[in-house]
Amino acid sequence: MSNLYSRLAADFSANLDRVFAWLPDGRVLQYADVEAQSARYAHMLRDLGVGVGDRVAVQVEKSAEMLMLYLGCLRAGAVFLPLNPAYTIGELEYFIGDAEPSLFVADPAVAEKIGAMRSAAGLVRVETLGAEGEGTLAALAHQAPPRFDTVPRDEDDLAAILYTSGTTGRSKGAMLSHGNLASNAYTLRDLWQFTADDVLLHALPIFHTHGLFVATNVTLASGGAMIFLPRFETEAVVAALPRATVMMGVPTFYIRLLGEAGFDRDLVAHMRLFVSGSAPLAPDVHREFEARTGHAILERYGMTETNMNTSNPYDGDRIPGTVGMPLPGVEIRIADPATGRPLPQGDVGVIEIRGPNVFKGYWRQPEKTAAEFRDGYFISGDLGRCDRRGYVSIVGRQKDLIIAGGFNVYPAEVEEAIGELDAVREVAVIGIPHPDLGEAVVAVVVPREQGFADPATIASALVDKLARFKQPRKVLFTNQLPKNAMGKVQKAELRERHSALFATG
Ligand code: MLC
Ligand code: AMP
Repeated sequence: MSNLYSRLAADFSANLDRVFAWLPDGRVLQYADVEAQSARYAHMLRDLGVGVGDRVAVQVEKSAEMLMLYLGCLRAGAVFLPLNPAYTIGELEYFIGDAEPSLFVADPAVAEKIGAMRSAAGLVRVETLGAEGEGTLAALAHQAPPRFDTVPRDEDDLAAILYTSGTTGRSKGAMLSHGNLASNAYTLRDLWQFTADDVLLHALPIFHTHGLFVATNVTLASGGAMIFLPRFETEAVVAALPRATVMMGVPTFYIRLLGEAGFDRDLVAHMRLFVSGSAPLAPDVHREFEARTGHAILERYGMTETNMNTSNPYDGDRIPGTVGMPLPGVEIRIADPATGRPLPQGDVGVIEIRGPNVFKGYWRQPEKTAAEFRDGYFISGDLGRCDRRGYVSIVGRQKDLIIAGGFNVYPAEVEEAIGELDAVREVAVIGIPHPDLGEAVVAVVVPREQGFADPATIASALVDKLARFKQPRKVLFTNQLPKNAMGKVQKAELRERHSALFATG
C-alpha cells in the first residue's frame, strides 16, 4: 500500500463522519467528503486523459477544491505540480516548458492570459478552478462518480514536483515520491503527537511544502481537523485561535501575532502546540512569545527537496535559535563544505541530509542532481553546527538566498531581471533584516548615467517579469559596488552597510 492516499485513507476511514475542515464560507467538509470528492477529481483526471505519471500543473488560489485535486492526483497516480499564484506569465512559461504537464489548472480570473500563452508554451489543455468551487474543472469533477479505485504506486513513484530556484540557472523541479511524503507525514504525526482530536489552524499557502505536506498530510494522517483560512490575516487568526489546538506558521505569523494587543494566554488557552519553520525564528521572538502565552514555539527545519529534517522535541527543551534534532530515521551530518568530510562536533559546516524524506532528484536534470549529493547525502547549502545534546543550529547559508516572509528569493534571478534594464550598469541584490518579513529584498544599483536615481523606473520594469514577493522593497543607488580582488561583489559588506535600512525605533 505505497500510494500515499491509500495509506492516509486507511487511517482516516475510521473517522469518515468526523470533520476534516471548516471552510471560510461556513461549509464543513467531513472525511466522507474527502473520500468522495477526491474520487471525483481522480475520475475526471482519467477522463481528461491524464495518465499515470503525467504532470498536473495547478496555479489557483488556496481552496479546499485545490486540496481535493491534490488528493485526486495522488489517487489517479498523476504528479501534482502546484505553482504560486504570484508567478507572472513569463515565469510560468518556463515551468510549463520544463514540466510539460498534460493539464494546466488556472484560476478563472487569469484563464485568458494562460490561454494566450498556451500554444507558445506547448500546453495541451487548460481548465479552470476557482476558490469558491467554480470553473470548468470543478464542473467536470462534480459530475464524476464518488468512488474510485486508487491506483497502486511504489514508494519511489512520483507524487509531486515542486519548483525551487537556485543560485545559478533556472528553477529546478524537485521530484517527491509517495514514500518521501508518507515517511515525513507519519514521523511528524508521531513526534508532534497529533491525534484525531486535533484542530489545526491552517493559514499557510498550499503550493509549498509547509502548508501542503507538513500541515495537510499530518492532519490527514492523524484523522484530525483543520480550520482552513484563505491566507494569514492577523484578525481572522486571532478569531479562530480559541477553537484550535495546533498552529503551524512561518516566523512572520508569530511576529504579527505579537503585535496584537489582545494576543495573550487566555486566547491560546485551548492550544497545545505552535510550530515554526521555513525561515529562522529570532530567539527574541521565541522568548517574547513564551512570556506572553506560556508556549515555547517548536521550531523545525526543512526544505522543498527534503521535507522536514529536524525538530525541537515535543517533550523536552525547545531551545531558541536551534532547529532541534534530526527526525527519527533522518541522518544529518555537518560536513566540510569543500570536501564533504564530516567535521568534529561543534564545528560549523554545511548541513547534509540522508533518509527516506530526501527527494528523488531534479526533474530532467541528472547532472544538477548528482552535483548536490555526496555519499548519498543531499547537500543543503545551509551552514550549521550541532551541540553536545544533538541540537542543530543554522548559522548561515552557503547559497546566496534571501528568505522573505518564508518565501525564497534567489538574488541571481532578481539581478538578471534588473541587469537587463538600460538604465542599469551593475546591480547587487541582498537581503536586509526586516522587522516583519525577517529579511527583505534590496537592490543596490550602479546606474549607467551619473545622477540617475529613479527607483520607480526600476520597479515598474519588473512588474511583469518577477512575482511581487521577489521585487525589491527598496532600490538604492551607488557609484560603485564593493568588490574583492577577483572582482566579485562583496555582499557581506553591502549587507553590513545597509543593515539598519528597515530598523524601527
Ligand atoms: C506577500 N508579499 C510579500 C510576501 N508576501 N513580499 C515579500 N515577501 C513575502 N513573503 C507582498 C504582497 O504581494 C504585497 O504586495 C505586499 O508584499 C504586502 O503584503 P502583506 O499584506 O504585508 O503580506 P501578506 O499578504 O500578509 O503575506 C505575508 C505572509 C505570506 C508572511 C503572510 O508571505 C505568507 O503566507 N508566507 C508564507 C510562506 C510559506 O508558506 N513558506 C513555506 C515555504 S516551504 P503589494 O504589491 O500589495 O505591496 C519551505 C520549507 C520549510 O520553506 O521548511 O517549510
Ligand atoms: P525552500 O527551498 O523554500 O524549501 O527553503 C528551504 C530553506 O529554508 C532551507 O534550506 C533553509 O535555508 C530555510 N529554512 C527552513 N526552515 C528553517 C528554520 N527553521 N530556520 C532557518 N532556516 C530555515
